[in-house]
Amino acid sequence: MATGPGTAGSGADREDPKNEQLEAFRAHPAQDLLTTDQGVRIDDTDNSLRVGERGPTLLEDFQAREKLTHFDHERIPERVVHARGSAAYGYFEAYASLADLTCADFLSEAGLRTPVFVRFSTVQGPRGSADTVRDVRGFATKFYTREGNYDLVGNNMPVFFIQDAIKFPDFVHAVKPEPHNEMPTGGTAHDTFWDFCSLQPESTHMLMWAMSDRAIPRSLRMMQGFGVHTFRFVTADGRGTFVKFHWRPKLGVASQVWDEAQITAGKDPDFHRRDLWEAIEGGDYPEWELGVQLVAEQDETGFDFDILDATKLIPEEEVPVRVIGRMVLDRNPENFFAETEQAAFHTANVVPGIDFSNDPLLQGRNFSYLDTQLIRLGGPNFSQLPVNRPIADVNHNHRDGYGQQVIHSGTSYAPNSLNGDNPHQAGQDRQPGVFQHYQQRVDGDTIRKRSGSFSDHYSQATLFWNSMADWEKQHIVQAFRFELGKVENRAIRKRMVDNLTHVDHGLASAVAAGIGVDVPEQTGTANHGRSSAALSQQNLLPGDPGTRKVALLAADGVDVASAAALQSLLKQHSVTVEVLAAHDGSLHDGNGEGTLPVTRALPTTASVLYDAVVVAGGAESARTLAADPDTRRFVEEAWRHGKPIGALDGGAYVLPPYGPADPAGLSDSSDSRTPTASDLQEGVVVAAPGENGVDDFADAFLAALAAHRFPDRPPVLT
Ligand code: HDE
Repeated sequence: MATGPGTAGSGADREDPKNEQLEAFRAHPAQDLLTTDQGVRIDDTDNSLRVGERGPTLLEDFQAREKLTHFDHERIPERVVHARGSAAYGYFEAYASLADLTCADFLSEAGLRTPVFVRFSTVQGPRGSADTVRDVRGFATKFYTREGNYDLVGNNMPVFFIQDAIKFPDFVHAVKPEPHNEMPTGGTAHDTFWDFCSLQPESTHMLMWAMSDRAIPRSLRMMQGFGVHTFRFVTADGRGTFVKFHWRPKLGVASQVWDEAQITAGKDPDFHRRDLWEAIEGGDYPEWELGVQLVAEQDETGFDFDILDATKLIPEEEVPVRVIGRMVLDRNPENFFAETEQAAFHTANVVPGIDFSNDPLLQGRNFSYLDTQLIRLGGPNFSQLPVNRPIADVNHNHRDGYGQQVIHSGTSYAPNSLNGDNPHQAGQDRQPGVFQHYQQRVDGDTIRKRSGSFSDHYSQATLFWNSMADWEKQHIVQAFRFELGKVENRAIRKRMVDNLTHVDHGLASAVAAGIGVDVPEQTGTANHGRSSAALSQQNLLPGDPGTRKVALLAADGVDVASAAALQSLLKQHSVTVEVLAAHDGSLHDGNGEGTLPVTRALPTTASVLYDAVVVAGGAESARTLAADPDTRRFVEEAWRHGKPIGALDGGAYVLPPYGPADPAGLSDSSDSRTPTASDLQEGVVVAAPGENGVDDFADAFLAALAAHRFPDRPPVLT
């Protein structure tokens, strides 16, 4: 087993056939002399071969030529969409046999574990763009099953912008940066995107998701995932059932707020990547449950929408989600390029027991993913790259091509007599472990036409809007105002507002008021009033603060005992407390009773990188902090972003509602300043003086952390 940077701890030690396979390809740091690609030992890689010390370099210098040539070819094209991504390995574990629904081997047995590789991504931005942009997130899972690779290439939202794959190039050309000036990077707040969407009402439902907080996740570990399309489960005897896939994060669904996301993009553009990496390195393995919505073949047309239309979801009130297994990510890749960048997902990578529906978006994707890898990975042999290799045996007659890694012998055609007609075909009779397409009867005229059953573009957008909590609605309005407010062309703004009147007149009016568009007339489409509780993030919070990160602000004179006690109490709930101070090193206790190690110096970090902030106890520390503009900004920013805010004894002085501008007003005995519970605003927790102070504080603070945000707290400090 490899060790060193990039190799996670215990997760790497479990039994894992994919990891064993990868080991054969790993090159560990050499403890030997430097060589050329040809294995020739080199004396000097710092100086090129030249004529005299100050003379020209010689073409004969094969070492310099090789080194530079390799370097010149180190880049491959980035993905045309989903270029920025982060990935991890892990396993999927089935809860029970699903043999009555599908013959898929990896779903055939309770407890059966299948290795997986999951890549999360943003869609619009290039490889180097920031993580916390407003965007859809990709959620692509490769299951290395015993019957071959199965890829579930999904997103963190259950619907899509368009209904037919032939529109994808138009959509992507519109969403990508503007063609003349390559702006903006990573976001959709520009004319071409809104021009397209305002003319393409089928995008409206997805726009509601994209303008909601789902598009600015707190963490990749706190997002749902969806297969989006309707797929099919198929049993050993060929019976089909329509299926929609759902990933549900154990940590609940949580988001940043927009101001926070924008600041994070500058403070730490790798915020999500780092969060995923560090969680896995630290043993906080992210986990999701896999759920399915099942629809019998005969019920295909029994909904008031078409289940083949990817701009629609199946409300969970109509078809509940059945949980069938869980996925744990417990190992970081070792080499970003080799694994995360070269991973090739494909919707048509299915295994026996899983098949497609006629969703025209899915049908097109089944062409596009293989096609794109041919240019991105330079030829047809990319499935031989270590990350893409199945753990199942591979036997075929494909030969040659760029980068062929296999020395095949014998015949490469069928039928043959020279190799006993091997590899031989399984034949048409159903046999276990052999892929057979679902047999469906198809009959119709050749026609280039959208089905009438795809024509309702607004009902589910309204359903989504109606299902939001008030604060979610506010965020959606603000997002539309932000995005459309950046659109230069006023006609596009107006057209988009007109579209929104079909979703909800109040929504359209609120957006219009912010972007200089006349509030529209009430149109014919009245709000149907239906809602679905499963769509609101308000109902998807974890109820468990595990893996959250708390900033403990402190200065010399800190009460070390209470700070250390808090760190250890929260650690028991997998909550990390980092001590931040104006300088690195350690802080002295006000009572001369020890020191508190500083985790990070304040200038190297930022409020947006934490889930909550606590001001440490100790009068001298509080006095220093209250006078420090960086500390005040830190706390105020957390306040504005609705985060839990706490203070240990004496620290309350620094909290915005209590701290006077003049720190000299603080008496040495801070007790008299401790606010009572009724003074406190939502999400503000202050330790009472006394022995149980820290314990009680920890309990109340953990509850506040589990609530994630306090959107009803006044955003402006008073
Ligand atoms: Fe993709 N998509 N897509 N997509 N997609 C790609 O494949 C495409 C769609 C999704 O981490 C590309 O390897 C078409 C829906 C993810 O490597 C490309 C259509 C959903 C990823 C492509 C769609 C997705 C991709 C670019 C319309 C959610 C990243 C590079 C029919 C269910 C996978 C690549 C990874 C990547 C085509 C629509 C998810 C060009 C034609 C709907 C997560 O082939």
